[in-house]
This record gives sequence, structure tokens and C-alpha cells, in this order.
Amino acid sequence: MTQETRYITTPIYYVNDRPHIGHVYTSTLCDVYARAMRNAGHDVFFLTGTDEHGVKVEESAEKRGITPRALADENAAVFQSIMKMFSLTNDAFIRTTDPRHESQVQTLVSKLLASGDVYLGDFEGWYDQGQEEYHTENSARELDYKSLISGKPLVRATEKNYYFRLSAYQERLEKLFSDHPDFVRPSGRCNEVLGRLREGLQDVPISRTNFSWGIPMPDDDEHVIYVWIDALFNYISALDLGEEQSELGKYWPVNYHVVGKEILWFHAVIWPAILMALDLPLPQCIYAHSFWISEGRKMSKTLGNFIDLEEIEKYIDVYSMDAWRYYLVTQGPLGTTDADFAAEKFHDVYNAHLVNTVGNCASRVTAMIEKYFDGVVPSDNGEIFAETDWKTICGDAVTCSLNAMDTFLLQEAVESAMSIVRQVDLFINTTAPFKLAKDETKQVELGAILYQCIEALRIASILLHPVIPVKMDELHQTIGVEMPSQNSAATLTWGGIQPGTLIQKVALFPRVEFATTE
Ligand code: ME8
Repeated sequence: MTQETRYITTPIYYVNDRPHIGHVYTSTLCDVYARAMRNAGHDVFFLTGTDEHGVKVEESAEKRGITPRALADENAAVFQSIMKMFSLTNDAFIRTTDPRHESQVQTLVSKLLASGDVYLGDFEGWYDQGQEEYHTENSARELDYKSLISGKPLVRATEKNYYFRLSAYQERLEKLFSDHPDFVRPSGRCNEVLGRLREGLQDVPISRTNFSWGIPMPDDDEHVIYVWIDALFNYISALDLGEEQSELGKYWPVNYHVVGKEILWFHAVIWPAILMALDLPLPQCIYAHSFWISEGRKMSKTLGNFIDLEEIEKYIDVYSMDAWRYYLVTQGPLGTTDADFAAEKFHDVYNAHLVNTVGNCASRVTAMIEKYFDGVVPSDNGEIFAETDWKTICGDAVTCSLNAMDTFLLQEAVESAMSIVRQVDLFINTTAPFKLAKDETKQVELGAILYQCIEALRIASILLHPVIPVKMDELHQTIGVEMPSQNSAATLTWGGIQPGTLIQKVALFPRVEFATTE
């Protein structure tokens, strides 16, 4: 059987900033998907990286008295280090200063020049200096002529520039959106893009002359390729699609470009139009999540509510890396509303979901097997109790969870896995094995109950592995389960644990005192 491919990307992050919760969030979402898809037996490529050109990097470097290259090297290394720090399993890390990327961008832009999709012309528009982004009259008016991000006034700017003929793709883009309602998700975001698209598209400038830290336009050194065009190409240059031959080309088209809501337009409109111009297949889905805010307000360094790496480390020290990942994935802004990061909520979710549900269930079940059967997994004997048909319960939850993962419904995927754990707890309460243990004639029944509990827990733990990998590895070691590095799909069928397996009691998520991490 040929393996199906899955390709997922994060945005490439600007190197003039330090990593914070937002970057870690998007990267963690992609990591959960990548891990789940590998577990499901797919051939996965998970890409992240850094966006290193542009006037902002040039200016920041100047302020510090170093070269843009030195600044890029320094901060790209910080972004690379977070991949390790958060156990993110990216398959590649692209840097836009990589000569392989630079030469492909030039090749691809040359193709656009040759096809007439890029041409030299004059441009006038409303420019957001901080974001390096032009706005049309309509969108500038909606923004009250101020930057959405910095609040600073947009400036009227005129330039001789190379343009991308975006207007020529109006109809094809509208058709794309009506033929593929899932092209942009969640659907609320899709409607926003469609609304703006229907206002009409203008050609967009794709070069700059006011700075030099960028990739030169082919055959015109006066112009540097606009950082956004340079950046978008990363998704295909990382696969060598701008080269004659590409071994990694099999991963295109991408399954998910995961981005924050603020950069959706580039991904949902400009990028597909460029791909159309290059005759390349289009992404399957652009997933635009919303923003983390902190303690009820927009994150800001001056308000002191900024969740940077130092702050994140405090949470990891107190609650564990897996607790951090779990909170981000299950409570994060995957939908169209922003999510509030609050210390108290973090603590409550940790207690309710991890200590009292996963941790408690695992320790209850393993402790009973240790106490009543000397740690030896008893036999099931095919018994069904009180209409709790575990084979069906687990089978249904596995199907739901795997489908949800594949369609990037990460919170639903986790919820299906957690539903198994909750049912194990309920099952223990209704069958009361601790009572049966007192009656010698009930040993077979007791064994069957505990087998079913540990087996259901094993299945849940494989489904939860992409989100809380460290703790689930710990659990697997104590219950003698080996997590295959690829394709654990086969291990999700009922009956994986062999009676007779020796297990140990496990404590996964210790109770911790609530203390603000100040
Ligand atoms: O925009 N909440 O890079 P960037 C959630 N280089 N996610 C957040 C967030 C928040 N408060 N803040 C940032 C760029 N993010 C360009 C991208 S791609 C071809 C070029 C996340 O360093 C979110 O994914 O500003 C957002 O889109 C990204 O970080 C922006 O990172």
C-alpha cells in the first residue's frame, strides 16, 4: 500500500522579534497534527522556519550596530532552539537567507516575469510601515487609516515597482472560494476573506527600492523582492519546487498552512493567485486561528502581561511540558474568538483534565492491578458489564479522534480520547472493583473489569500521545506498551495488552499548589 503524504506548515517567524506564546502556539498545533499523522501511518513533512529579510530586520540590526545577517543568525538560532525546547518534531527548518531559498525565489519570480504576471509600473497606496503592507482605499478606510497592529497612522506612498497582476485572478479566486468552502477555515474567517475579495482586487507591488536587505529582483539590482513574496515562497522552496528536480515535491500541495488571523489575506488570496500564475496546485486548506490575549487584555510588554519564553518556562517548571501543550491545544484560540491566557484557568484545567481525569484514572487502574493481581494484567474472558461494550466504545472514539485530527479539529480529537478516560472512571464507579476484591468468588469478574480498564486506558493514551507525548511515554513504559515511532494505527484495535503483562503503578500528574508565576 502506498503511504499517503501529509504536509503542514507554520508561518515563518520574523527574526526581529523573540519567540512568545503566539509562535509556540501555532508551532504546537502543527506538531500535534504532524505527530498524529505519523502515528496514523502517513508520510509527514512538518515545516517551520524564519522570515529574515525586510526593512524591519535591517533597522533593528542597525540600531544594535550589527549586520542584518548577524541579527538573523542570532534570532533564527533562538527560534530553532524552541523547537527542541518544546519537543516540536519539525522535519525541516527553513531560513529565507538560505541560498537554496534565495535562488529558487529568483527562479520563480523570473517565471512570473516571463508569463507577464509580474510587470514594472507605478504604485500609490496606503502603507503600514510596521507591517510592510499596503492597503487599498477601502481597507485603509475600514482601519481608520491606522495600522491594525501598531495603531500608527498609515502613510500615503508612491513607488515605481514591480507588480503582481493580482486583479487578473479575481474570478478564479472567487470560484476557488465557492467550489471549496473549506479552503479557508474556520468558516467565519472564510466569509471575511470572501467579503473583502468581492470588493475587487488590485495589482500588488512585489518589490521595494528603499532598502537592500532582501533578495534582488532578477536582472534588476535596484529592486529588492518584497519580504512577503519572498516569505510565501518558503512553503515551496523548502520542497525544492523551484528547482529542476524535487524529491520532496511529493508533499505538495500542502494539507494545512496554519497561520494567525492577521496574515490570512496573504495566505488565502495572494498566495493562491501566485500559485495559479505558476500553474502549481493549490493548498488544501488555510487554517487561520485567532489570538492569545493575556489576563483579559492584549499582550503587551508595558502592561506586564506578555507571555514570553521566560514566562512559559515558569509554567513548564511547575506544571510540566505536557500540561503546557495540553492547555495550549485544548483552550487555545482555534476558532474565531481570541482566547485568554490566565494563570488561574491554567491551574483549573490542569487539575480537572490532567490530575483528576488522566492522572487519576491511570493511577487508579494501575494501583488496583498492582494491589489485587501483583501487577500482572489479568484476563478479560470476553465479559461485558452493564452494557459497557468497550470494543464499540473505543472503536467509535478512535474513529472520531483520528478523523478529527486529520481534519485539523484538534480539540474534538482530544475530546474523543478524553471521553474514553472518563468512561473508564465511570465504569470503575459502577462496577466497584474495590468491593469485588473483598469477595474471593468474584476474582474472574474483577480481573475482567481491570483488564478492560487498562486496555481502554492504553487506547486513550495512544490517541492522547500527540498532545502529551512525554507523559504518555511514561505511562507506556510502566504498562509495557511500546509506542511505534510510525503507524500505531494497528495498535488501536481492542485487545492490545496481553494478559500476563507485568505493570507498575503510575503517578503522572502530581497535584501542585496554585501560585501565580510572578
Ligand atoms: O507574520 N496569538 O511573522 P510573525 C496566537 N513573518 N498566535 C500568534 C500571536 C498571538 N497573540 N502572535 C503571533 C509573520 N502569533 C510573517 C509570516 S509567513 C509566509 C510570514 C503567531 O513572527 C501566529 O501564527 O509576526 C501569527 O500568524 C504568527 O505568530 C506571526 O509571526
